[in-house]
Amino acid sequence: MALKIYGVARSRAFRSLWMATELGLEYEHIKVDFTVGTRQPAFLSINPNGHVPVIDDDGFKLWESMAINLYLGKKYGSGAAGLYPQRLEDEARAWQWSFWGMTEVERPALTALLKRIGPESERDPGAADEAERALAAPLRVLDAAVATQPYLLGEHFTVADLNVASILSWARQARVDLSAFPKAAAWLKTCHDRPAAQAAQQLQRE
Ligand SMILES: N[C@@H](CCC(=O)N[C@@H](CS)C(=O)NCC(=O)O)C(=O)O
Repeated sequence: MALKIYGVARSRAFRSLWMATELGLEYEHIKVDFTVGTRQPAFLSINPNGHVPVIDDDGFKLWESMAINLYLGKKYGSGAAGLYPQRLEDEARAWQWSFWGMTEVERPALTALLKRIGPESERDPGAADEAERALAAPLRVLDAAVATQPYLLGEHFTVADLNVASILSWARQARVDLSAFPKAAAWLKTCHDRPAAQAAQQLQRE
């Protein structure tokens, strides 16, 4: 198979598994876990950071979940109704939202998850509440962005939505209260209800 995706679905590889499924790609799933598997010399030779996800697309190796999804989108989803925007400005906004997700949302969302429902030894309700409070500012931005249009780039679901919604899946799992951000909450549910997202979530349970 031409495309390989490394990383168990309970890791950030979820994002790329969702993307590949959304694009209808066939791929080989190499279920590297993020404790032991990422430390193996064979794995470190494809990602010296020791992190998943990684893809190998017919010999082309790429790491960083957002970069992977933008690459897959551009290569396989650039058609007229595709997941990847055609106009340069829309492409730039897909990058904007992806970088925004990583820099503004990921850390508090992950902290809320680990501190609220992570391993017993990690749990800390106070830290989870603080992370939830830190999410309010980016959630306000998101809420406004989807108040006047259904998706981040306009009328259609794109890689921008997928990337941000996949990062925010941690916030939903952490039961972050989204009631003050009804538009963002509705948008997130719409994204997570997509069959490809459901299929990737199913992989998390296997
Ligand atoms: N910025 C990277 C982060 C990747 C990352 O930290 N992945 C975690 C799993 S969710 C991992 O592989 N951890 C293993 C380790 O750090 O040892 C991305 O988005 O791909």
